[in-house]
Amino acid sequence: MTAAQKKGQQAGSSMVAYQFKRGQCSYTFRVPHLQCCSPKSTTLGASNSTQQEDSFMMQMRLLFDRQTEKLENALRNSTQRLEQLKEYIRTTLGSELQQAQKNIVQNHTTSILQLGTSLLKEIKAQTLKLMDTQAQVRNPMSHTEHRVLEALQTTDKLEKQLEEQRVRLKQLHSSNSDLETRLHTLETDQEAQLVELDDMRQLREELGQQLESLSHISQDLKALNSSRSILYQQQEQLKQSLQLLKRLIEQSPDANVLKFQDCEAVRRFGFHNDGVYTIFLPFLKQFKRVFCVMDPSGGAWTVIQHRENGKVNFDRNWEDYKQGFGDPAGEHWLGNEAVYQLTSSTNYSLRVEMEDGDGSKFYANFEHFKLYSEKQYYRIFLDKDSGVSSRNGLLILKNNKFSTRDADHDNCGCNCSEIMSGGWWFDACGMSNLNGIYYQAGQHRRKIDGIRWDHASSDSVSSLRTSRMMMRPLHN
Ligand SMILES: [Ca+2]
Repeated sequence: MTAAQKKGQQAGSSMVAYQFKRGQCSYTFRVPHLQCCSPKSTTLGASNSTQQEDSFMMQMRLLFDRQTEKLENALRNSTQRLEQLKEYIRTTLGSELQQAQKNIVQNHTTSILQLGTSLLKEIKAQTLKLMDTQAQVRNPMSHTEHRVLEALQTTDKLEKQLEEQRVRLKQLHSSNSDLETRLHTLETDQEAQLVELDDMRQLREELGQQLESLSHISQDLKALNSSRSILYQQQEQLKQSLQLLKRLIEQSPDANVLKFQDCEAVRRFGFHNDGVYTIFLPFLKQFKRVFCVMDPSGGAWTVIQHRENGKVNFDRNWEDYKQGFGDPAGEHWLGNEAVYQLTSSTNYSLRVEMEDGDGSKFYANFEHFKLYSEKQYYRIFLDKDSGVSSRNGLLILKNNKFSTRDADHDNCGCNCSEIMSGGWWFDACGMSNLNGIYYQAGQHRRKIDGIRWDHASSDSVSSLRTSRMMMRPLHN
């Protein structure tokens, strides 16, 4: 240790300052100046510094010793006082302290026990809760585990089924491939058949058109054949007529041979078809067109009256009925004078054909028929009747004179022609009048002025639909 000493001495002070330096620290000590030991001169030279330090150390030891002695005394006194205090405390406060310690310990123990009890209760409650929680958790867990097991079993089954389905699917796929191949083949065949069907349909349509054309051609051929047949028949008739004419001309140069007396003459000449022909009335020196009905059983009828549609008015005067009117091809009256001339030269029969408003046809025959001259008002003669010619034993058409509106020769005080219309052989006024007014179907009932032939009909005054009077020579 290096010690540096600085010695200072305050003028007139008894304290001496000592300063030491060790390392970076410096220490200063102030000690009182001891006269007994002090040197005679205060001025220290360099030659006596070691002596001064030794002196200082000695003084310091003395000082420490003194202080130590004082401190030891003070400590000893304090120790004694402490012992005394300790004894006092032990004697006076010891029991109280022990009691207090016991109380404190008991209190602490009680608190600790209470606290422990509380903790135990809390732990027990928490344990119960934990057990409940574990139980609650454990039950769902077990249920869940059961369900998981079932799910696993189901999954296994489903996997097996899935595998089976895969196998089946593969089989189906294989079958489907076969079916697709077959279907493709069938489609191809069907398309080919459809094409064939289309061709067949077109062929059928064309065939139908051809058949229709053939049908038309066949009909045309039939019509042509029919026309040819008719033409051929007409041609044959013309040939026959020409041959007859030629033969007649060769036999007689008189041209009067072509003047037919009636339809029977026409038929005998060689005409066998119904129709209008021309006859010659020698006494009247006139030709007259008549309608001829050729009877297949023999003979030919000359029509003297025909009603069928009401197109000709029959409400006419005496002269018209004398000369005749209408068209021989339709409704007409041949004429009283012509009939008188014909029946005067030859014996004739009369046939009356009729159809009532309900479509029922009937007829009346008179083997002998004749008209007298105009001077006798063209009185009619009938005999040997048959058919619907009488009713209740009375002739429907009697042998009466002919009457018209302007020539009343009937057996009634009235004018039957005015009442019943037309010209007829009225009685008073009788049960017949085929020259009455023509009534259309539906309007023909209860018509006293209609076309009447009072036979067995419930409606005695019902107008007829058609009527035809015709005559032919008796000997036929
Ligand atoms: Ca009269």
